[in-house]
Amino acid sequence: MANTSDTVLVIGACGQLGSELTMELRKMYGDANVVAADISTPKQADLRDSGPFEKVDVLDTNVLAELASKYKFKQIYHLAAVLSATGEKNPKFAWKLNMDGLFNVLDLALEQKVERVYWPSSIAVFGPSTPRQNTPQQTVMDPNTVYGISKQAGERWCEYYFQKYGLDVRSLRYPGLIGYKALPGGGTTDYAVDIYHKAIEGENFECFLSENTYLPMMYMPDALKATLDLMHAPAESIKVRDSYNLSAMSFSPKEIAASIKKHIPEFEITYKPDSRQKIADSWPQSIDDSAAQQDWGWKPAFDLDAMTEDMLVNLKKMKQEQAV
Ligand code: VAH
Repeated sequence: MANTSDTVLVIGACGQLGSELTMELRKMYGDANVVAADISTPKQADLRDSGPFEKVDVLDTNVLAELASKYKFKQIYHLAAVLSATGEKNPKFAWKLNMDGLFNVLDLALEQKVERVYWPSSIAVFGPSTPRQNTPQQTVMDPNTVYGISKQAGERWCEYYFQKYGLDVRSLRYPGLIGYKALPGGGTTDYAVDIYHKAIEGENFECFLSENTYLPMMYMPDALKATLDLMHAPAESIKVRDSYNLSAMSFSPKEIAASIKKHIPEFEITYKPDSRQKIADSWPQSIDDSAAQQDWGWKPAFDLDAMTEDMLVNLKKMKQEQAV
């Protein structure tokens, strides 16, 4: 369980996951104990006004060391990364940020005796030769994006730092994440967030993936629960030290559009696949997360229709609040 006197650092706190995870951590540990850090400044008022914020470039080891000696962190959540689609536009920078950023955090955690580190992996570690249905925890992995290659390498390094130095670093292979509070940043699954925004604006949606592109996806409340359940599980229950497969549902653009049409019958979708189609086609269509279920009791709460209902209710509420 959470030791509420811990100080916690969230790097990448302004991102789609980071902005919501920071708020959940502040509820658990107290606003003042959770430091939000990012290279950009927070847009969300609650994130900006509820606790400490530090402008941090994860490639700057001096700033990281100064922060660690100032706050004496017990936990670090390192979420900053260049995602799949953006990474293909600038491969060398994506590799540098994703890998050097991870090394800086792992080494800082060792030097500063940080008790627990969280680092997100992704289904992007799998590739064209990976079995696409019910993808196993251990299997062939031949990622063909820089993002996926960096996540595969990162998983190996996390396991190395655990086995060689005893660093308690934990990780999840997230599917596509969908939430209403923050926009995603440059991923191949971003369409599944954008579609809801278009629907509540009364607009039709042009999808950059083809209609039957099945991908593993997860609603943000489930992703937050999985992350915090993993980080609060007793160390001896964590049997996987590269990264746990994690799953909730799989759907295609055609199916998510049909789910939206149950609430907004006039909503229409068209398809115009772009370069992200090739990335999506290299990823699994469904994931076997039985290891996470057995080791620390993982169980998702949201399916597609439950997510759609919650997304539309909350996006409409946000739109009304912004209109005031
Ligand atoms: C991406 N949203 O699309 C991320 C994620 C499984 C996808 O890793 O790059």
